[in-house]
Amino acid sequence: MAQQEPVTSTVEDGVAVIRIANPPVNALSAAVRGGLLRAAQAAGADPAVRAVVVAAEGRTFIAGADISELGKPPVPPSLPEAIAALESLLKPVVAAINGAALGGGLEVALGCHARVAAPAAKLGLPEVKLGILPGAGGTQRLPRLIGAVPALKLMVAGDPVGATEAKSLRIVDEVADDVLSAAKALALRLADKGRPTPTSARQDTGERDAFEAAAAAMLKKGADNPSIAACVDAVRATFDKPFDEGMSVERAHFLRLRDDPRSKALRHVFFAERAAARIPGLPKGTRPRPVAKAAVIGGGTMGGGIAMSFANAGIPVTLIETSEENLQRGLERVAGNYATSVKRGSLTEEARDKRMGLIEGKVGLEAAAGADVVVEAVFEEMGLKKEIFGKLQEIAKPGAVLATNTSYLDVDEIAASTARPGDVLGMHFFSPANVMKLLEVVRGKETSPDALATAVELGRKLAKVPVVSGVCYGFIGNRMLARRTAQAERLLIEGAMPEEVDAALNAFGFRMGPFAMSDLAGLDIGWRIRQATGKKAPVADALVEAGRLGQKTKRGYYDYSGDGRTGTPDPEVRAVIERVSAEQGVTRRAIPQDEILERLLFPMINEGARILEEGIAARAGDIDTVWLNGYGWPAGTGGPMFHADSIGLPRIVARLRDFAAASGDESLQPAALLVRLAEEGGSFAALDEKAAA
Ligand code: 3H9
Repeated sequence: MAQQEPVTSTVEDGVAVIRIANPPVNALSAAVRGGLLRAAQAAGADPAVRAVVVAAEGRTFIAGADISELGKPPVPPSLPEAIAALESLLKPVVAAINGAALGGGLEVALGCHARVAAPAAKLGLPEVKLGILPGAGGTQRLPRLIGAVPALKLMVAGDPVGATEAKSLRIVDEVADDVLSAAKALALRLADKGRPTPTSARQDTGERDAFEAAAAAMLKKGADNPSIAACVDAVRATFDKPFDEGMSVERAHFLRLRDDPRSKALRHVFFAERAAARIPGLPKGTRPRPVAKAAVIGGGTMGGGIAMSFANAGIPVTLIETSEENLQRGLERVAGNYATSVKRGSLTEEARDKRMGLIEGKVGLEAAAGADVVVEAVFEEMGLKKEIFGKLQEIAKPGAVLATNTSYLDVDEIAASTARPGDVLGMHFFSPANVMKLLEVVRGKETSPDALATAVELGRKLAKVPVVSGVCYGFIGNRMLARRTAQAERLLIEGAMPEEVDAALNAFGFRMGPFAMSDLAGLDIGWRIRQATGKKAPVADALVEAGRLGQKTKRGYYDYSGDGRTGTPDPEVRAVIERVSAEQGVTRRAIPQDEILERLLFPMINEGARILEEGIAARAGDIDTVWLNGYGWPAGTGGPMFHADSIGLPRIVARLRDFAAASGDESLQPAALLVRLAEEGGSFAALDEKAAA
């Protein structure tokens, strides 16, 4: 079958309608850019054409440049050229924005002489999220259309606005249900009146002082983000320079940022997140089960947060507790969280009432009977979980997905306590569950394909980033975290102080180091796990025994006696650490920051390689997605496995061997997969590409 042209043009009542059809999201591939340019030229030359409309097929208008092309040699025509061809037409050109107009998609619309948007359309310049800046005139045309300050705000935030807001910002001229008809009508009216002045020919972009003040605030807040500085510089050019010179400023920044490793990493993050939602090995035709109603067992912090996630997505949910008293406490916590959002202004009272209205509290497991998905979120105790799943087998309706929110326990053992193990899987949310994006979906050996597909699709509906993990202790994220935690403790014993270890990770881009994190979560959590597994961490254990549980006791690895949240180094902690070093016969030494960083990150990468070779994760990109969305890994370095590729696998292998030799800890020996890839000159990215092919 011949492939359909991605850009077609028909003349309807004197209007040339240029239609873009490049599924799934009408990205501006070379074929689309070429098609747009030719269609613009043809419309200009055709005497039967009085006006032009740029429209698109499908649910989006245009989702921007084709992100996968950004790393490849450019193919002409460039997007700025295609847009210039539209804007320079002497006939009016109107964009009919039926759905998302993002990045280059909005830039195409800005090159048109007027814009009509559907009520559900979203318009934005998300380039900063990809480590670049708008590169097809967005930094020059948007300020000329709506003023420099609102334009800069939009491109620095990177979040889209809805059609109504776009209208009030004057980005769009009309909002209409039938965008195509409205755009055609507007185009003909403009043809009667005479074509409007192209945006690029306008010069007034607002008050310079107001712009400089807004820019200074944004630069301060985003000091570590080179895209923001580039946006400011390019928008500033709209005050000083004519359009063409401003375009050159924009282009120079765009090319520099596009070729920077940071943008490469952020583009990897974009595709890795989307690939993670594809489950390998599902039989063809597997369909997710419908989910109209949910139940959450356990009204603690985790259960309450999970119930909020359902309500936030518009799914009615029953929160189940063992007693009226516990239930009330759980519901009050949920209400309190919503109240905080209302107070902060991030949620309207109306939305809050609607969400609270979707959460029903009930005592007793029987209340799970009507749910299509049941999420158990009780204590991490195997016996208790098995008892609950045993009862759910009778109570839950046939076909309901039965999920456990366990962070560590064996999902197969839990599944074995029911006669319907095919319905059982893990849905591991991260705290606070209503906020954190990551959802590890744990696939048991008996989990049925459609139950798995249901959990992944549900995850996306809950606005989470789902990643499938096999069964192992700690799944993908916590299993790797355990390696870092062990090294952090060892570094203390060998000579570092908590603030030095945390500083190394902060400098790398983590907002919190392991010890600040531990103080926030509570040292008792790790201590309880060590008690259950018979493991020891002499420094952490000594701190817990001294009653230092973290922020909640105002003392942990740091002292919080000031405002309760800001930790300062504590001589008592130093004394404990030095005592443990002495007890272990370790001569303390100064450990450089780069060594601390390698000691923390390389064993995690090594564990990631083991997770891959065991098939616990399907792709290296899945591991990156876990760490980016659940553990605060800095996006600009792409995640642990992408970072490993950037460093070079031979170096990681060599350093792991050094660490193993120095410590005698054989678990630090490099994984077989890591060694093989290093020897072959391979990479985790190439491994993923091979798996996808
Ligand atoms: C830019 O425009 C630069 C210019 O300023 C300058 C140029 C000179 N390219 O997200 P979904 C794929 S930079 C390539 O699951 P949704 C995506 O990978 C660009 N592919 O759907 C997925 O593929 P698969 C600025 C893209 O409904 C499929 O489409 N624009 C692109 O949840 C469905 O995607 C952006 O940053 C793309 N631009 O959300 C917008 N976009 O099925 C990026 C999507 O094989 N896109 N794909 O996994 C989005 O934000 C969302 O995709 C959108 C739809 C909201 C449009």
